[in-house]
Amino acid sequence: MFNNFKSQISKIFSSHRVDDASLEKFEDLLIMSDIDLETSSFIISKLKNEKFIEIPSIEKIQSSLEEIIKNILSKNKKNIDYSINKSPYVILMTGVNGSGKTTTIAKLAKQFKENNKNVLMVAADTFRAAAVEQLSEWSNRIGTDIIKDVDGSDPASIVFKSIEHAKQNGNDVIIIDTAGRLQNKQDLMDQLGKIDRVLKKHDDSFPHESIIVIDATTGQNALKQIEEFNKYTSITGVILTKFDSNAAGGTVVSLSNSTDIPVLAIGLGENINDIESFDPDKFSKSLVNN
Ligand SMILES: Nc1nc2c(ncn2[C@@H]2O[C@H](COP(=O)(O)OP(=O)(O)O)[C@@H](O)[C@H]2O)c(=O)[nH]1
Ligand SMILES: [Mg+2]
Repeated sequence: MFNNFKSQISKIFSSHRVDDASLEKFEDLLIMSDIDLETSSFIISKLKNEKFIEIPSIEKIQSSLEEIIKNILSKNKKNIDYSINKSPYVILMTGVNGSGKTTTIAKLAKQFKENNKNVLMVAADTFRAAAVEQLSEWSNRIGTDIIKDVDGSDPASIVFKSIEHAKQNGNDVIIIDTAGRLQNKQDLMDQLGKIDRVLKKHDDSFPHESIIVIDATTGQNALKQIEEFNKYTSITGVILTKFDSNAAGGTVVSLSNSTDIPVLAIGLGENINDIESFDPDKFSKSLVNN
């Protein structure tokens, strides 16, 4: 995954001195790795406070860094509970077009299915016909129920129907796909708000999760995306996708430091099993030791 963090750290601290000059270079590395300014400064200040012996080994610097990052990543720790007993358990998926929503829905559905949950997918992305098609294909392949638009009805009414369907058919988990909303598409953002209100009208604990799917290669725009979507549905978790491509990794660190929203899982490819529950320990290790 990451940009040779390890060799760059070794280069920066080749004198083994954790001083202003090396820390300044190190801050540049953090920012280039998609960590925002505030979080970078925070990490630097933590590293400055470490009581290093005068000339610490690279390994010592690395392990301190690993610990600092792990602590940041552990702040909002939460994963998806695939064996949850709350029926129906309602998950609303949001995020900009191409971030990986539909693919991630399929991955989640598979995990729930493996835990003997009866899943209902809801094709409430009616903005593009191909989107409904794509979700249908996944639903066929995995073997889940699906509700889709038949008569040009709007996304909120499809969502409304899906709750009725789940109650009648005993679906345990409802996963709702929504249109790839660009922040400047006001009508689509308003629709998202309407979907959220329709769900709450059914039951004010709905949706149990509003998950935003973000392409990890997006970099620092991730924070902006969360802020924007959060205006229409209260975001409860993030799934970052495409960690198999050259995502710098720092986005996760920024998110964890700057928000209270947990990173639930990460996507590692286009296939159905390419998803992992987010593990702060493992992630900080791989970030620093890559
Ligand atoms: N490499 C990689 N590609 C992904 C991942 N998740 C999704 N994709 C691809 O990203 C593209 C957009 O995904 P899609 O689920 O249609 O995004 P949506 O528009 O948000 O629904 C597709 O080509 C997916 O196969 C991932 O974790 N890794
Ligand atoms: Mg989609």
